[in-house]
Amino acid sequence: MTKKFYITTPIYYVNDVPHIGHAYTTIACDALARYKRMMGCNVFFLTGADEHGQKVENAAKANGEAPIELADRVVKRYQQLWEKLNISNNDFIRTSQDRHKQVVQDIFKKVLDAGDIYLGEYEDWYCTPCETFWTEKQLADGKCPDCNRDPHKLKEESYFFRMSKYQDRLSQYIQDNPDFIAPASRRNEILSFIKEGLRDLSISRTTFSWGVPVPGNDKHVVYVWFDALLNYLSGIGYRADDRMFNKYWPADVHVIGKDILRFHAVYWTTFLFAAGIEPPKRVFAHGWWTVEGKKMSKSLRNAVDPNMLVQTYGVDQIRYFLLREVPFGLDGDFSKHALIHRINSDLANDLGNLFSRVCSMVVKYFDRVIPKVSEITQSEKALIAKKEEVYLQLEIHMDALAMNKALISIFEFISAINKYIDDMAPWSLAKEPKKAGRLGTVLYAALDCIRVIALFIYPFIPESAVKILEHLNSNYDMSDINLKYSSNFGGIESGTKIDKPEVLFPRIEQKRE
Ligand code: ME8
Repeated sequence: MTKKFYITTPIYYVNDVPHIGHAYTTIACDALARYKRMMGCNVFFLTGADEHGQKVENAAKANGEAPIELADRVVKRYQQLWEKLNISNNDFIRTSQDRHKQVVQDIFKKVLDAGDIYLGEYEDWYCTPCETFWTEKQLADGKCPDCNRDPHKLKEESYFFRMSKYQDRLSQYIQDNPDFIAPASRRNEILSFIKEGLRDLSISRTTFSWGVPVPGNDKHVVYVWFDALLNYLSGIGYRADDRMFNKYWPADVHVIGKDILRFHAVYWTTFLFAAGIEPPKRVFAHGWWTVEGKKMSKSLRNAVDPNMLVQTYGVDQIRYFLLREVPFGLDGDFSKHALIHRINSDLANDLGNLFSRVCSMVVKYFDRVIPKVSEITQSEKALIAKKEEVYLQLEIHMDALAMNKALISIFEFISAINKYIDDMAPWSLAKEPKKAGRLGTVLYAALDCIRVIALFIYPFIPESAVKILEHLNSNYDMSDINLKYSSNFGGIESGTKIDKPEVLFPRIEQKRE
């Protein structure tokens, strides 16, 4: 039976301007989704936009627009960026869609009927930018402990979710399922948060109206986090399409930033407990990007626009840098210097040069015709063994969401091919006509390994990978390719013609600033 793989990004706040942080999570999910598809999985990759709440209502008011007009206008910033970054999501969910609102009301009612939601009064602090409730004690010198901005005091009638009831069950669940929260270093953080005591959670607001009305009491709108988290169910047809929902749920992984781990590991899991729905298999919280050593912030105006980066450096260059530079789970710093260094050393020098020099030798020594293999020697066998090893490493690393390690393994293979060429020295073989057979074998083996590199690296830099494959006359249907089968040695067709390729990854001059 085909395995399924359901992967999600957070749904981003619709009125924010997307920056490299948002791009990072989405690109990481895209690489995983593409890889899993190549491994024969039936993948569902969901992303979307979080559109309700006070922030959006306030922004719309300030603009003289209806909230939905604002959302319709600004959601395109994300949708267009995902297109530009070659994101292969299967769907894009918006919390303002009926298919989602229906699910929020259904689940709210289900939990209310089960007795885990009750009406009370909320009197405490609220941070609107984070959409988070805080107690006086939790504030840090009167500021929001997450974003350090000023919270405001709330006093309003509110529905509460009996989160406290699930405290023991949740910590037991986390301990019984060691893979549930990843990386492992984050588990303890969540366990100690739970240990401090889970309080019942306010899950409705009455002071604004841009949200999903509470069923049976439309003075209230559902709290944005209760609303937003449910996208993971509505996006795969909860209630609307049981077959689809049962096929994909539970999610294999929710990929998020560490900023919203508590909402996913604690709130989301307890909501699901209360609704009688299985929790996701895993929540992976990646690290935080700073820019040139500084936190990205509106006031510093230093948020890096991925559109500008793509225009300046190219889409695959950005995808590669983000996934290669930092181990997934750790924090990272974005600097132009580091980006240019990665592009020049890994993409231009190692991969780009390998591709260009092998193709050029076929053009020069075989008049563009891909040669035949005459006899496989120990050297080719060693290269094939290396390929097998990298294939297995990819499986391990991608299952652990260690995209940087997967890329390191692929580049080890690239180095091995480069070394093979240096050792075999085709330029010397070319000088001796009786070694033409050997020369053909060496160039064929190198070309075929480059084809496999393109397949291995496709999830990370799909556009360049396809360029390489097309140049080698290896035209696959990438939506229906099986990595195991296609990466066997011998896929390149001898006798077909290739040209000297264009430069895949132009070197970038490092300007002194
Ligand atoms: O929190 N470094 O949306 P959001 C790395 N709507 N990742 C970053 C980042 C940075 N500097 N900045 C943002 C929300 N991200 C809610 C989510 S989900 C049911 C609701 C990424 O627009 C990272 O994935 O604030 C983080 O978790 C997410 O953007 C927050 O996006």
